Amino acid sequence: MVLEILEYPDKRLFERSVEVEKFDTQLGEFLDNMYDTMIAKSGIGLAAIQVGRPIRALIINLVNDKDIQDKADLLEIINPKFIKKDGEQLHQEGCLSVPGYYEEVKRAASVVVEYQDRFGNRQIIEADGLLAVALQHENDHLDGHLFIEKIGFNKRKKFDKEYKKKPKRKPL
Ligand code: QAP
Ligand code: CO
Repeated sequence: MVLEILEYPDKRLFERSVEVEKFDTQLGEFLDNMYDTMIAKSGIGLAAIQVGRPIRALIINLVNDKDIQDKADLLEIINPKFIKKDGEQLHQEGCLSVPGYYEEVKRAASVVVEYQDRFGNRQIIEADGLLAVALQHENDHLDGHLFIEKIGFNKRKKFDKEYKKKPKRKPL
């Protein structure tokens, strides 16, 4: 089922999400709906709060070396904890909650993240490059942060000015 995506400046996007405690079939169904929504909107990552549920859950599905977004590569990350961050990288980012806007953001170059899967089992992932960017971008959503808070002051002013001009779309 495809869910509706909250868009900036919805205030719910700025609230901290709570830890997941129950790893039941309902959580699994919700994660499946997040996946359907991310694919329907041509995304590569999505946090639960972006579809209005303030829980610490995110999904990431990057394309592989054959340029295919393979569901076998889907990461479902619950209650992530960053245990290591190293270096710096600049990468162009976008966000389904800020449609049509892209800008360079400075992030850690490599990360190590401990998390739980949909069954509550503890997992660990080490990432660099685009996956490290995606993990940091999606984790920021869990803490109520958007990538536009990490762009420079002048770019942010320009964003605020231009984004206000955008006509608000109503879901059909
Ligand atoms: C987060 O972003 C991310 O503006 C996921 O019109 C960002 O999936 C991960 C999207 C940077 C890694 C690097 C954005 C789709 C999708 C738009 C997305 C749009 C349509 C963004
Ligand atoms: Co985002």
